[in-house]
Amino acid sequence: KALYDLPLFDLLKKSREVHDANWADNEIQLCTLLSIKTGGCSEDCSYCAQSSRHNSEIQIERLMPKEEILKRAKVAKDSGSTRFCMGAAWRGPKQRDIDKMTEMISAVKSLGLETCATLGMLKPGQAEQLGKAGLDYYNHNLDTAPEYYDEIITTRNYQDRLNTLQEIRGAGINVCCGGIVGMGETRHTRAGLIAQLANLEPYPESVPINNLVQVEGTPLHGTDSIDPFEFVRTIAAARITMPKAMVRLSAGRQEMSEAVQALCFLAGANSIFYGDKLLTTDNPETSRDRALLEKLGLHAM
Ligand code: SAM
Ligand code: DTB
Ligand code: SF4
Repeated sequence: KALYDLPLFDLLKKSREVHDANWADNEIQLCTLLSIKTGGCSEDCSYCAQSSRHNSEIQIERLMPKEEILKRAKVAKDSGSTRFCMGAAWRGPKQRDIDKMTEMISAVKSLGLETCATLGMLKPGQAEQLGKAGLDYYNHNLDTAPEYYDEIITTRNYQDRLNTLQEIRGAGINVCCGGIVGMGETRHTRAGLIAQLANLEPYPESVPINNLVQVEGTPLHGTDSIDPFEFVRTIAAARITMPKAMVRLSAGRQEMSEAVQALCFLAGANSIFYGDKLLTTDNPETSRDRALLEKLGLHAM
């Protein structure tokens, strides 16, 4: 909280120092996301377009066949992405889903991409199977601070999230774990999220910071947006408290000016989702992102 309360430029000076001490100059990691199973989810996450309990107008899609996933992974690789993240709108995978996922993970990995998956809660033993198939990272977010959690999701609790993170760590898979801001939380809550992440032992290797993408029909549609400088502060706080983590400027870039994105990179973000789509919502076109990186003198890792 003390970090958040600093004058903006003092905070940026600190986060820049930490960044420079730990990362090569001007490098940005490009990750491509693919929704491999879309919508119809049993959970009630109030930000999410894919919950069957909300009235968003998304197209529900069954699990994508391996060939189609591979096609998309090749396109991602050819466009310069180094990590490919497969997302499924599940509360958690069933054994038959794990069996299919292990095949997909091995196939994507054999293209020479880092593999990541976000499939919901994991039961004991599931992470091992994914790890053996070649899964490099598993994404599972804390989303917000514990005290605000019940306002956002009621179908599972904070401890469930921590348990899944433990499963991932136990299987030797890298942890990708972050959260969302702009959900009507206070600065205290945002600081609480960063503190939770930074105090995981060890802290996550990847930390996605999402700015809520407001989707019509979801309970959080119409929430007051967060001030852009407050978002930049969140990136800086993540960088200072988790010096060696990849801090990803994640959802919300489509709605963000280039100037604010540049401030996020200055503050220590060194990763983005690259590709025209996130899961169900739009991300900047790759050509626009390439032009932005070029303008800023940044290059792909
Ligand atoms: N179903 C799995 C789960 O919840 O763990 C995996 C996919 S889920 C969509 C992955 C993450 O995306 C969520 O934890 C949340 O942080 C983020 N997310 C989902 N909808 C979002 C939105 N509208 N704006 C910003 N981030 C969002
Ligand atoms: C994460 O933290 N952000 C990504 C990824 N992990 C899976 C998802 C963002 C989703 C944005 C809303 C959508 O496209 O549905
Ligand atoms: Fe389901 Fe994940 Fe969306 Fe929650 S965030 S509703 S678990 S897809």
